[in-house]
Amino acid sequence: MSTTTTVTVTGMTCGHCVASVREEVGELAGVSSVDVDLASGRVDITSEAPLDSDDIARAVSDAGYQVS
Ligand SMILES: [Cu+2]
Repeated sequence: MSTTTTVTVTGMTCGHCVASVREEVGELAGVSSVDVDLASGRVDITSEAPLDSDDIARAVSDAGYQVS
């Protein structure tokens, strides 16, 4: 049973930004997929278990962006 967590990320401007967010968030334990919509900043994260929002925020921050 997987769960999807949606967050909005600000500061992404191009495909490189998208790739950075996808990579960092994808490294969180249990994450199986990360879908990023550049235009809206919407990030859908699929994982085996519910994710801690602080962990997501930290991963996004590590990539150089912010969860709004
Ligand atoms: Cu970019």
